[in-house]
Amino acid sequence: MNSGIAEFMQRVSERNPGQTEFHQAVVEVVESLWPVLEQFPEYRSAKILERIVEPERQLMFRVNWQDDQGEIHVNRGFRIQMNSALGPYKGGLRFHPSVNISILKFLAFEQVFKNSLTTLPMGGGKGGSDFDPKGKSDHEVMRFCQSFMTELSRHIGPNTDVPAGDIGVGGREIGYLFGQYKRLRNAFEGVLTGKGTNWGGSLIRPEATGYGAVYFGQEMLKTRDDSYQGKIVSVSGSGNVAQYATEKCLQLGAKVVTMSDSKGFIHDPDGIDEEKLAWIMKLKNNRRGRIKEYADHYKGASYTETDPRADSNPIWDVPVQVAIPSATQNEINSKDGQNLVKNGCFCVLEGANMPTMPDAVNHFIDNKVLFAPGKAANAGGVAVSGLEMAQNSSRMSWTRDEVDSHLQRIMESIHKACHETAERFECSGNYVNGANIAGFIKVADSMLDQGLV
Ligand code: NDP
Ligand code: 2IT
Repeated sequence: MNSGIAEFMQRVSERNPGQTEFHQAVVEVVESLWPVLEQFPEYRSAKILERIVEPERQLMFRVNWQDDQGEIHVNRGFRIQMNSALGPYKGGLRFHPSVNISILKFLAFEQVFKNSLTTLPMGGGKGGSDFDPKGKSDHEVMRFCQSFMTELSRHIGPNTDVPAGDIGVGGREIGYLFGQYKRLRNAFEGVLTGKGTNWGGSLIRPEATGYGAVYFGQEMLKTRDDSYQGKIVSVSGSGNVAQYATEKCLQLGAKVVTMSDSKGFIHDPDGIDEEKLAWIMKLKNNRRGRIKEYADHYKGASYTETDPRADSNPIWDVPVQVAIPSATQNEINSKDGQNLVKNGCFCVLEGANMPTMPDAVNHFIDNKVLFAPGKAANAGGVAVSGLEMAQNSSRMSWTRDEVDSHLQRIMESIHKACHETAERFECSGNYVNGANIAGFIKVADSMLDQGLV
């Protein structure tokens, strides 16, 4: 790390003590941007870097709710409104016990660059709560969502800030959140995305993140005259992103052999076919069960519990050519990265946000792995959220095919932007630098245009 970057990161660390995930996300971007800042001094003199790491606004609030037994619980709610240079703040809400300011700031920071790459007019934000939806009844989730939205509704709006889903927030939660917003504001408007299709949602939004990641991989494979046909793929997670990444891989001729949840992973050497995937979707989306049950149901598959304290995760030791980490941040450490490469993996698509730790990213790049960072690879979700906003503004709904072809075109254009930007800055094939630089330039130029605000 050069001394300029070290000094900058020192200030970021001092101003944001203990926010390790946020520091991790910032240092990766700053390392990519350094050559750009040296080439374009106007960004330095306008202090764009210093401004872009500071949220425009961050909200933290109390969320009280009562469980089915009448007991009172107190959670924390957050919304980080990171950057509005390109449009209203836009980004998901995460409900998970691990949620804190550091995690949401890293996600909001990444969202700014990701949304810029989509080509759509969206700023970046993120929010959520340390509420754990696991094991809660529908009524408890509804009461929590209503309480959360009672405060959040003061700070959002279709032209101000438009939240969506993320870990622990899917169609059910968006429904309860939307209902409460509508009731409080007496306004039926496009304030959230990921809505039900009967009441303003877009077709393909549930599929968009997973499909988009696989489309991005298709573009990367094309640069080597290759395709998904016959490839063995490992997917982690078994939630929204993992399910639809798996579905698209199958449609394109690949064989997906793993999926996981926070307790362990299943390995099915015969492949998770469409019938098995439908079973997983029911297990996870309707029954909210554990992935372990798959190995009881399908005898050819094995289940391995994961130990969070172990020095590697055995899911990444399964020999595959393509890996699509789609659970959470920091799920591939240095050892996992080495195992993947050693076993022949040459393409890694980040379905999740920042699932790969920095040493593993470097190992992939050094070994010429086609490595797609989350900002680019998982941008399809927020891109279709942007299309949902466009449909809401025009009071129209587009067909599945229309939305899917927009999504494919957007993923192609993100790939092109990353690829060409990497070439322009003499780091050909480095999609991390390509995504960070291409995402940054548009935001930075817009900040310059809009003056010191
Ligand atoms: P879901 O809640 O639908 O699924 C999350 C999956 O990841 C579950 O299988 C869950 O297991 C697992 N998981 C969550 N936390 C952990 C953890 N700490 N350790 C191990 N496994 C974990 O979320 P999504 O599929 O929506 O999100 C997955 C990732 O994709 C996240 O990083 C999210 O930020 C990112 N993303 C999501 C987008 C979207 O549109 N939904 C868009 C772009 C990125 P369990 O059920 O046991 O908790
Ligand atoms: O990380 C992400 O891009 C999301 N969770 C989706 C955000 C959105 O607004 O659709």
